[in-house]
Amino acid sequence: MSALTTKSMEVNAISSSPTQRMKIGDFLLRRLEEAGVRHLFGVPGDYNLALLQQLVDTGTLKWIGTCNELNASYAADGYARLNGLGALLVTNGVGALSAINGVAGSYSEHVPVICISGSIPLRSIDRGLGMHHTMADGTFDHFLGAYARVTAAQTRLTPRNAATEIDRLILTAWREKLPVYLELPSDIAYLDIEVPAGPLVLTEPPSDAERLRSCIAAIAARLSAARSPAILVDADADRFGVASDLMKLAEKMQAPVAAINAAKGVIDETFSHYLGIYAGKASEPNVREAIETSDCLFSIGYRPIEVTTGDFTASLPADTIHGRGYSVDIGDDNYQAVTLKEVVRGVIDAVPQVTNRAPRGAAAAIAGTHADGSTKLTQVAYWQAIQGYLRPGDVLYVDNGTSFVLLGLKLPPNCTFVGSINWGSIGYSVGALLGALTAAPNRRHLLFIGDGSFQVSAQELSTILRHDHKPVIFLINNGGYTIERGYLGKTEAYNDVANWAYSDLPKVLCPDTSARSFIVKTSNDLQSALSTPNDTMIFVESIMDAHDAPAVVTRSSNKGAELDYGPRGPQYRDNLQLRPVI
Ligand SMILES: Cc1ncc(C[n+]2csc(CCOP(=O)(O)OP(=O)(O)O)c2C)c(N)n1
Ligand SMILES: [Mg+2]
Repeated sequence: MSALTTKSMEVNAISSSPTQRMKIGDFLLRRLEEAGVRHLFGVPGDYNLALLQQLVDTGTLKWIGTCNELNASYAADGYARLNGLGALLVTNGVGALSAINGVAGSYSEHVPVICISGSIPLRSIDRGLGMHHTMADGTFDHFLGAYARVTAAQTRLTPRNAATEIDRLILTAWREKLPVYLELPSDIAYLDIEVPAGPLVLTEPPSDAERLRSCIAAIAARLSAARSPAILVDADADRFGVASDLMKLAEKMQAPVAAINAAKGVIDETFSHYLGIYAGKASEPNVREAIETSDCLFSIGYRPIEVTTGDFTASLPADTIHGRGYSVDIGDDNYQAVTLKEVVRGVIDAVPQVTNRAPRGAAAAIAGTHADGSTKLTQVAYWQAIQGYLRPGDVLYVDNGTSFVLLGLKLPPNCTFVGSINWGSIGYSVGALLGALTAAPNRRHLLFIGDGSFQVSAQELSTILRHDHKPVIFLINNGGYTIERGYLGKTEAYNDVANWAYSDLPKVLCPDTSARSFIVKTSNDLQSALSTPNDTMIFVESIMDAHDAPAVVTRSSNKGAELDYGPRGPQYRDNLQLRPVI
């Protein structure tokens, strides 16, 4: 392509709609706001301060400074889960690479996050000037390259491309439900360019009318003819906003719905057609039967991995209909250019109302407590008490570890579950808590985390306190990485962590705090912590034995060790692995 052709394409890109002149940084902030982003998480650095000053001067977004960029990436992810889109601002290299774990997690979990890196001035790139926060080798593409592996789109803004690239990246994140990465060279934030005058409208690409009609007809024909139709949802049912439509479809078809772990809480667990979690052989028998023997299973966004399939024991019927964000697989047919929402709505209209199929009961919730309240707190008694504490509308966070037991509790109506089941980076939940608290400050937020995971991102408690949020934090202090002891190293020191005065932390991180802290050693202690009103932050540190692990967790860790280390691995050695207490 000649230089001339390239130039004319750039000029044409925004020529047909009304334009105005605006500073690049101001335009970026304006577009974020138009896309529904009201807060920006991150850490300042010289390369991004110009944009931060524009944020202050324009009063567009609210800045939520975090202790580090990893936590900012987790916060933007948690924010996006409740808000539909989130954003963070980092500085070149050092900040961008601190955030990359969290941004990759957003990719794995299908969460739309916009990562903005204030980067090296174009002046230095043009002249090849060595700069700080680079490899000092006169090249500047390393971090764009790194992010190319973990985002759906990446770009370095220039005065020529900013007007179109900003829109392309925001729209890509929103449409694909994936993160994007955008470098804003520090010397162009204050330059005026010509930008569209109208607002950015977030719309899905319209379906191809014929493909949509045929796809709906094919699904409806299969569902209508089926004797035992069923629906299985993964996280995309939430990300693409079809959960309530799927419940309408289930209602109309009188068909059961199950979720995989990664979609915990996406379907209201009190819904009469909700069955429970499907994870192959690890599921309740009624869930397994309904899914595996269905003569028409409609799955949404199914992305099986070992921890969501009972170690690959999940077995969906061969003729399962696979619905995804923008395509559907039915037998030999693959439908492109269809949007999930239009497909599901069309199917609801096309299937007949069924009246003669009895709803199948949901799996039983965790049994009631009968432990002696004055004896040492156990995991069993702990989770029984937590089950009773959950309320409609709660936002629940789970980190990696024995806290995974939360996945087995029955959630009241309208709860939101925030977890990172596919990516599983410990510490995620503390940053995500900050983000989701920022997006939905009026809901009750409950965090369930172990001591090991907490130690990764604990500083962010200070930001949560600084903004006067009032979550309840349930921390299990069991001296280390108990879930890992079920893989290997039951008593090895590598699975120990230092003992912190966890319950003192709110005071340390925010001296004027009115947070209430509890050190819980018995069920009675736990009950008194649970009866505290939610008008301040409540920090509940529960002391439990390092070898007290729910069987569901140890069994899964033991299986994981077989998969990870193979038949010649060390896991079979005497007493090297924490095993379930039968
Ligand atoms: C970033 C990261 N590093 C390491 C791991 C491996 N890992 C998974 S769970 C876990 C231990 C969690 O321990 P804790 O939070 O104390 O939970 P417990 O099982 O003791 O309740 C570790 C180290 C991980 N998932 N993510
Ligand atoms: Mg622990």
